[in-house]
Amino acid sequence: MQHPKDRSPALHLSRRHVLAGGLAGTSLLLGAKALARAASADPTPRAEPALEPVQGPFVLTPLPWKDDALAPSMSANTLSFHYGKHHSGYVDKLNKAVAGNKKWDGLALTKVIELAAKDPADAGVFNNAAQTWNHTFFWASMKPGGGGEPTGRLADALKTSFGDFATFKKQFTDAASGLFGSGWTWLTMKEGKLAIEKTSNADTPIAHGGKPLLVLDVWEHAYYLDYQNKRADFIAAYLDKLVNWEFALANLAG
Ligand code: MN3
Repeated sequence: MQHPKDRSPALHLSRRHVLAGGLAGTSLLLGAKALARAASADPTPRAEPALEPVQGPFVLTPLPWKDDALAPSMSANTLSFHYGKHHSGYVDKLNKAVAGNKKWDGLALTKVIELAAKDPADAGVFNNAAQTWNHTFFWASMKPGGGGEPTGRLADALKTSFGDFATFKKQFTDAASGLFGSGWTWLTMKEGKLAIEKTSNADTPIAHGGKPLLVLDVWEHAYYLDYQNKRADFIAAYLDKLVNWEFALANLAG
């Protein structure tokens, strides 16, 4: 929805990083707000074609790593459906839902989410806008060789908020395991402390003034091809092998 002249410095930065050889550092530097801007701007150049290009004012943000880079914790087969069909489908449906309605004209994706959350009549726009944003945030929450314990400021914040890393890990695992049906498990900053939050279906902390640092998608489509009904194994792989703590730290600082 943005015009080229409206591009923020952060987006220029992201383009330089793309040209410099990859998107891995992009989300790290951009943080949540800038990611949302990037998701609503023109298509970003990428090394490989998008799995399922989407035309329209909102674009499918490229994955920050190659589609086989998280295997075997998350396979290219899973990503071909999860990113190439599900995420892509949300972007496509969002573009159809906002087409021709001046209410959404020129709004960044995060603003569409905030506005649509206020009116039940806009549930279709909300669901697809929030799912578009949530998935972009989810991909950035993971990296090849990620997981394990963070160090530095984030380690200190986890200790202050949860007592120790093992307690954080248990509480996050319990929250993700116990989420009934489809939804998301988040690490957020809430009232000066780190917190674990759950949202159902498309709901997202940013619709309610929240400040997410990381997210795990616990919809069945996120893990069924790789783990079938064993959601606990998927949660363990996310925490032990995939979590991108640098992204969380960038969001904490942002
Ligand atoms: Mn999903």
